[in-house]
Amino acid sequence: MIDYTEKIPNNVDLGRDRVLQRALEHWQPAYMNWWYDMGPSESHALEVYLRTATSVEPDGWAQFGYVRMPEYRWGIFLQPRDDARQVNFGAHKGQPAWQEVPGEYRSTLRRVIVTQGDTEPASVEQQRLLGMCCPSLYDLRNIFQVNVEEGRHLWAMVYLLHRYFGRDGREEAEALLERRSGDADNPRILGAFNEPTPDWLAFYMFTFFTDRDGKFQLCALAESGFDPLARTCRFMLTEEAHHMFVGETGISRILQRTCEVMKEHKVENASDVRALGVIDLQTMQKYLNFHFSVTIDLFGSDASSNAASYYTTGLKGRYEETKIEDDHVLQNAEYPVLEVSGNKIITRRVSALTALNERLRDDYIAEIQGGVDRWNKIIEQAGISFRLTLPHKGFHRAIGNFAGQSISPEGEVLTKEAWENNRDKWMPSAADQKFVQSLMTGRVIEPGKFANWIAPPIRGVNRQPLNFEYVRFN
Ligand code: BYC
Repeated sequence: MIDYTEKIPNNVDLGRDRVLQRALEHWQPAYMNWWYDMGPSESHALEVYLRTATSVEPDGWAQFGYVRMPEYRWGIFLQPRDDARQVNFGAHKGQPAWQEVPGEYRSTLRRVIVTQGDTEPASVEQQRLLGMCCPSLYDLRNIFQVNVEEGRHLWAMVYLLHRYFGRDGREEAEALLERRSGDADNPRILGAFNEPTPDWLAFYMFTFFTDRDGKFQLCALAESGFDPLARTCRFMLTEEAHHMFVGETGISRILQRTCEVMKEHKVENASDVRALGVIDLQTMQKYLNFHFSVTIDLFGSDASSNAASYYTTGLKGRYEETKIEDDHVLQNAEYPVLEVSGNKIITRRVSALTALNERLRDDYIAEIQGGVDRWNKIIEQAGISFRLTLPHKGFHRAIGNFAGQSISPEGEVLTKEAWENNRDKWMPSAADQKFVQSLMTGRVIEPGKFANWIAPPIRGVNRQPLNFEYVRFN
């Protein structure tokens, strides 16, 4: 169980390590300052119906109640230790999992933890203005739930930095509160976390696509031979599921509403659909193209010596590593990657070790496709012939083999000029974004009411009715 009488709730027996506890108590006010500055705008006095973890067991989510977000009990929760756990892959396969950081991997491991940690506050920063134009109290509550949990994920990485990386770790923990999403001088580390999330369509796409990168990266880190990292990632994954649910159902509800309106008014043309105050399917496709492409960049280069060394040294595994049937060393294995040759895209087999980023990206894309198929069912059931599709893996890429190439969503290799001429057909143009934002100029906060452009969800949070007061404005 988690002890909430502690200043920093935790299940890691923090009270026994006074030095660590003091260091974290020192970081805590800096974190709160960051939350007041960069957390959800004008939210600090609101009472929000949030869930708080009561234990790290699967049923440990029982506690729902009204909380002012600055009073949310951020803390440190690791899955319980399994003393028999081993390193399950790479050169150290079969050795007991490490409870302390192996000296030779210290800087690499620190970098991975910092990269993971950096994304968490970044997403809160990206989303901070969205509460001001929410489509309902239900959605407002959900974005706040996502935001406080991203804050807790930051705590998770900061705990590891403080506990295992001494002074360097404390400095990195401070820097995590200093970088800012989109800042020209001190940006967040990874590309997608410096992109704006200017509207709720972008938010749902982000939580569907980008939070799912979080899931896959956390799954890979949950396999780590460094046991404290593995155990904290396991618990983070239980929180991540809700974020992806918010994204998938958010897009489903927009599609459902658009399709209802299209059917009712017998319109198909995008401008006619827009005139009825809902988001046309073509614009949905463009947002999908954008979020998919910037998110698959987050997996890194197709061939990466970093990825090979993370694996060989036992720091980062594959998705569901222990369920895969092979030697878990991969010295002699190959994996196919795509690259551009002349005006064609070809497949080349490379060492499976260097292709581990690509493999994780492929695992991710397979899962994403399932979600897109579910969205298409909604359109199909409405009797509308339009279908959403994932663009080609090479489309609009900035990292890896396709960086600098001009690939169409269908996978044709184009000239830069031809690509640029089509950009606004494939990606949200300034006018598209302006239109979407024109639907979201104010917030809908009457209990049970929903903005015109989105359908209500099937059910409320924690079996509460849809007209429940999920956020109290007092
Ligand atoms: N943008 O060898 P490569 C989440 C850099 S999301 C900018 O291919 P590697 C969440 C790379 O750092 C999950 N730079 O990279 C979601 C490297 O730099 P150095 C976050 C990029 O190391 C929603 C260089 O390019 N977790 O949790 O194999 C809300 C060469 O690249 C990018 C993690 O990412 C990019 N997109 O793989 C909230 C897990 N991609 O070394 C939260 C931890 C690459 O030359 N991170 N670069 O300076 C990792 O495992 C790896 O760092 C990466 C990159 C998979 C990201």
